[in-house]
Amino acid sequence: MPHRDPDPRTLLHDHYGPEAAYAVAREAELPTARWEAEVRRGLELGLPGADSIVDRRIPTFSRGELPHFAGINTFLKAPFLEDVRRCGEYDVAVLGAPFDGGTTYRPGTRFGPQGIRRISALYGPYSFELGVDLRESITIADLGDVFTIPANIEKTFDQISKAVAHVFASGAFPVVLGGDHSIGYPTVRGVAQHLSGNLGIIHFDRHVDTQETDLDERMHTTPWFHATDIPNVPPKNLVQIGIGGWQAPRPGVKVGRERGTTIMTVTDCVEMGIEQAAERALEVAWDGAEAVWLSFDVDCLDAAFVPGTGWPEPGGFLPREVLKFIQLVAERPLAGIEVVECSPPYDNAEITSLIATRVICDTLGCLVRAGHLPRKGTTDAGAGATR
Ligand SMILES: [Mn+2]
Repeated sequence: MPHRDPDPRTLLHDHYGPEAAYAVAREAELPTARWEAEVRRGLELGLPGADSIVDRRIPTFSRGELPHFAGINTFLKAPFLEDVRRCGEYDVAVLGAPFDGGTTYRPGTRFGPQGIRRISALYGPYSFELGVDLRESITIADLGDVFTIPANIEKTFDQISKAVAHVFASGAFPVVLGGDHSIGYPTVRGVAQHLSGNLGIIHFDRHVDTQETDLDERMHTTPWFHATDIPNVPPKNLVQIGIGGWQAPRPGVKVGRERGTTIMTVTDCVEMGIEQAAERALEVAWDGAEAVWLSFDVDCLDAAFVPGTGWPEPGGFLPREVLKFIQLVAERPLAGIEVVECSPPYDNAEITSLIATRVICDTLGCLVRAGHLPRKGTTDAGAGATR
């Protein structure tokens, strides 16, 4: 759906700031057809509500967005797609990679997909500032989780690569719910095998994750060493944003220096301004690349905002900084996104899962706003089954 900038001056009084003016004016342009279809579907499949219910759009059985605390917990209440062979019928395919066998300190990210799905029920499909309604714009399916092998990193990597390759080749936009960051290697491997050109990586993290092995295995501190060994994933297209603190292992820093990756610290980004930092990150990742993968480790945020993660580190980004950064990155197309290192057993009040959800929703919203989703040539088939 091409987005037209409404002229708020013709619609609104002049007490609004520019962002609020855009948002309030834009909402009037968003369609409601798929919301109405969802209501009709709910009444048909969930039976009309009891006689005492005044709002006749309410069914007896909850079958859509409302109430937010009800229903089966898929991501954003997207339909669960049991037959993964059909994922190409959707614009976006969400898949969990519940694996924490690569963690070197706090475990628990095997519950990351569950935690993210659970709190995603809090969200509707509409973003005020972005002026986007995902339900009206794209179709999303939740494929459930990859069958990971808890005690075997390499078999798990093979499973994840096969799953991500399947989704990416289907044409659906992959959204991977981690899982610890060791999954960054197999996800990238799954995408890269379906590209003829190079794949760039935009990597948000406090940690470089570029050493060859850790504790004698390919742990969550190693994905980018192995990913940038893939012939069409050159290290010059790896940009690492938010790195810093007392947890960056020196062997990884050495590898990055020798291979020519690009590291941007929190201070570098904040002092040059998020807009300029995003521009530089995009330049590096897209330099000669055919596609770019977004790998988001929730620990790039200050430890205060992400208690539920494997290696929390103070001094990271504020949520509004990182969300602005993500929004600018998603002005350009992406091959897919993974959000990793969310560990619900260590979380408080679901705040870490909440930021993980928010990063995904903002990414999808900005891809829609920029016209990169829905995919070109996607028909309206499947509309109404969006959620
Ligand atoms: Mn990290």
